Amino acid sequence: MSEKLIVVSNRIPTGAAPSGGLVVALHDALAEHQGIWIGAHPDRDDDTGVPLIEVGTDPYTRLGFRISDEEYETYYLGFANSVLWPICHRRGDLVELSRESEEGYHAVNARLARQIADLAGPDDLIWVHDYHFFPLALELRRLGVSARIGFFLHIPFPALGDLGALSERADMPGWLAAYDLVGLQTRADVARCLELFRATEGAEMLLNGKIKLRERTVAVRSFPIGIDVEGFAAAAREPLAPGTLGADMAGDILIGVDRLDYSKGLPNRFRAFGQYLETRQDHDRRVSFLQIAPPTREEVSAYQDIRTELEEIAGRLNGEHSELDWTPLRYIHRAIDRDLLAQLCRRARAALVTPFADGMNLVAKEYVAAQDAHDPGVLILSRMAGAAEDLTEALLINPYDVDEISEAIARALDMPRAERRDRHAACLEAVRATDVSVWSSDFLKALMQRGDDLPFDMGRLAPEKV
Ligand code: ADQ
Repeated sequence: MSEKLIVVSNRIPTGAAPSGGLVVALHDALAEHQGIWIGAHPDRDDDTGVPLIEVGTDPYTRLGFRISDEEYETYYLGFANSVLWPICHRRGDLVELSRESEEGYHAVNARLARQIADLAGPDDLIWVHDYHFFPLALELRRLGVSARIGFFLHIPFPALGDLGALSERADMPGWLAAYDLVGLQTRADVARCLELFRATEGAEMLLNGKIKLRERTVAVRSFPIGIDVEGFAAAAREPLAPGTLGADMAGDILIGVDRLDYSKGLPNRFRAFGQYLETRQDHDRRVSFLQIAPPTREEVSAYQDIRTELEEIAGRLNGEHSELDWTPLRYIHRAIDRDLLAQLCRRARAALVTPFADGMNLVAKEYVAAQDAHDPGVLILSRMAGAAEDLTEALLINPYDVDEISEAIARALDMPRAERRDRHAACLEAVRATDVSVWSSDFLKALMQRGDDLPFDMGRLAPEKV
């Protein structure tokens, strides 16, 4: 690739163990390309007018943009995480709109656009990530940037009805049309995005599958994100070191790994495990559930509420079921080393991935990649996770149905080896097909094909029926 690749995301790695899927995925993708990665500088400062600051050069240049304490409140905690995140995860009831947060969001996007415009040449590729930057391309176009700009949304594309919670000022169709390529996780996301354009006055659906709006043409396709399958599998094959977390747990283990987010369906998961313990046939059987859930966005009240709720459920569950030498639910509030995570996944008989809404869910793919193919564990997966579009041989559950999750736990623990192997083989094939290197190269190939000639087989289109 002769052009320079400029990646923009809210977070850039600082060396600490990454707990967000975006950071984990991009780290793998960018190392392969000569790229510049631009993200928010880890130190906040009111002097936001400074040029981009070098944060690191290895294995690629990383530049930080400054945000102030106030912008952290308005742009990040406010508009991005208390408006856009709940809207995209069908939680309109948690939206906290304010004029200040909307203005902060626009101010950060406009300033960042000016900084990128100084850096970007006409032949460069700019790849913008996630809901923090919906309007970034529109701001760049206003400054005359003609480079190819792609956008990838890591979280679900919102339903048309939920977008009604945005203010009149928010111009989602215009924001999207300023990109050349909009990449979404699933075909169902593409369908929702097309529904928005169909409802937009002046938007034209072109015969080549693109959309034209206000003199701009944009392609919308799905590029399901994946993981570094071989890397994760290799880490999983190493034995758990004695004395590390989980090494001392006897009997069958269930695992859950999520940021502590209300979209991840943790309370129902805990309730379902409690119900499983109450209803299990063999009361002497000891099954332990290891839930790893580092807190995030703790300044947002909805995140404080979910933490309190979970601690109550966990306390009650352990109070009812613990014995002197057995704590059924272990609930760990911190990020853990990725190799250890891989080994714990391999050790666990089943994984519980039960979000109410999730762009993809990389933990589902990591669990599959970590298994011993001869004696694999079972993935219990919410139908609402993007991953369920491809991982159809997982035990698919409705995350609102505690009975169904509890039954799936019993079924997973008693599943004959032959069925486990068949299901795992099918899931592994799907996980390999969307390895993170495939995801990034497919997206970049499609972005390079700007113009009317983007072939239909680049990226996935919406399903015929939704
Ligand atoms: P997340 O909501 O963060 O990502 P997910 O896809 O599960 O969700 O990615 C989390 C990543 O962080 C996984 O790689 C996981 O192993 C890691 N992780 C989580 N908890 C950890 C812990 N305690 N210690 C160490 N590592 C931990 C967003 C979207 C998803 C989408 C991804 C990628 O919400 O739907 O799949 O981006 O696009």
